[in-house]
Amino acid sequence: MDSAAITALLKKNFALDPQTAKVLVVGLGDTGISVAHYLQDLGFKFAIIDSRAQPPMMDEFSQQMPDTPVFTGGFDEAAFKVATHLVVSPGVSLNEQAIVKAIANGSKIVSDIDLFACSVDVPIVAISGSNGKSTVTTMFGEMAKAAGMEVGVGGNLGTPALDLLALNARLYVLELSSFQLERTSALNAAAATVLNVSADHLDRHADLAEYAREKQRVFRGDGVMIINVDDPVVDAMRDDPRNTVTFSINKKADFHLAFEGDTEYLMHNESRLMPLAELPLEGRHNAANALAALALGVAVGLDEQIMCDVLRKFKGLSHRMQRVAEIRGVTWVNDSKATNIGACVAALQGYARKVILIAGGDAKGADMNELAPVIKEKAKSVVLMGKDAALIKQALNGCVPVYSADNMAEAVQIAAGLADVGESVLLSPACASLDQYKNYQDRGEKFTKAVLALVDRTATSKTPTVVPPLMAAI
Ligand code: UMA
Ligand code: ADP
Repeated sequence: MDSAAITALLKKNFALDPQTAKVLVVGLGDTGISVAHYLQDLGFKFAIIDSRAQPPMMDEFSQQMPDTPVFTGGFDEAAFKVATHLVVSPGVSLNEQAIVKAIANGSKIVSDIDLFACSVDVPIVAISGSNGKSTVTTMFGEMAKAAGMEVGVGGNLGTPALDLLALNARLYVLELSSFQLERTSALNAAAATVLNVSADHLDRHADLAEYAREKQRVFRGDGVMIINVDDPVVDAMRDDPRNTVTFSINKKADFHLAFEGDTEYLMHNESRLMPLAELPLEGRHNAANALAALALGVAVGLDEQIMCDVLRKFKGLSHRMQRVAEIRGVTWVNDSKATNIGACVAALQGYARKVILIAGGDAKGADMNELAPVIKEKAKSVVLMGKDAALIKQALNGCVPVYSADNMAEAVQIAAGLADVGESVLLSPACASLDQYKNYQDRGEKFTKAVLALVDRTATSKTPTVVPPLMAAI
């Protein structure tokens, strides 16, 4: 779209006019920098504020935009007072006092996703949910590429939405978090989904109902709603008579699983798409992800067989149910991205035989009691670490043997001593990593390193299989 058309839409939707607006960009991270470039290109007056004294990107930003005022070391209310519009990064809570006051004084909230939505006139596919967003976003992006579409893939996945505009793509796929959605009002995706809702980010959202309402905002507008009918919270988001396509791994739906003879198939209504066994991903939840991606693809006109060919080759993302090694008959699986209970439950449910689970970290306010039943059913023993290890131990209430570790190397050592031939050790923490690690990737890498160190120690006894890394880490 050209600049005149974009500014006309910004004026109409947000009274955001380059002639009169004074925009404050809150957060000098990836989002804030993408917003700054966008506003500069359209000729807006703006400043940036960050509560950290020395945001890591400060020097680079000052070199790129030396004339932009930057405030650091706190949220100075004077800077907020003059702002007509705030573009608040997803990592910054809207409950920050300076922001609450500014809104009360008439400042308007606009998100980077709103700005993006006002800047493209091609279809947007939007993917939200507590778990599986990155997997489905990447899967769908690969499908669109294979179908010959010029596609831009980003959002919460990593590349800020506004940085995708330079691609001039014919289709955009955005992974959207609850933080991005809660401050977005202009999105009208051609097809959208909430994959599932389970407790997460309850340190930022008042309760599960509020968190679900923020996720539901992905369905704003009049596009096709892709609904997971296995999840009652998502199923309740239906908005008849909107165009709705359903998927399920447990019952009949528009996209579902069904046996014909001994073979289980991914199905679209009555037609077989491909045998489930040809999907190379671990865990039944990945069948749900595949069905969701297929439903999104059909909604925007992608060819079903091209999409199935992509699924057959899709090896998954690092740190999600990633087989790291098989050592002396024990399989080691890195699911470090399981930063909430829902992901850990899905991981455990995929196992027929009991596993040794390594879990713990920052529970982010979630109720760990929800883990107990599935751990009782699927775990032989649990090794706990991190800030909220005691919370989990209390929730398990002695239903399985529990061991404590101070760090990952120790956790892996303990697990190695507990696992018998034919069993799996699963790192699926059900918690965020930031209490002990830089991020979930760092946690997963430390796990992998500790596991591979076991290989060195056992090198003389039996040759272990080291599974090569899957897709590049994101
Ligand atoms: N900041 C403050 N005060 C605060 C909090 C943050 O000034 O109280 C500043 C920080 O100092 C920092 C800036 O805000 O300089 C960072 O902003 P941000 O946390 O929003 O991070 P971005 O770099 O803009 O990255 C964001 C998403 N981060 C979060 O939602 C926390 C990235 O998702 C996303 O990839 C990126 O935008 C592009 O869209 C990451 C994430 O962890 C991967 N998401 C969460 C998740 O997946 O669970 C929701
Ligand atoms: P997100 O981007 O929503 O965090 P990811 O694809 O990165 O999702 O996966 C995060 C975690 O959730 C991983 O532990 C993964 O194994 C698990 N997971 C993936 N898809 C699902 C699903 N449909 N239901 C439950 N857990 C899932």
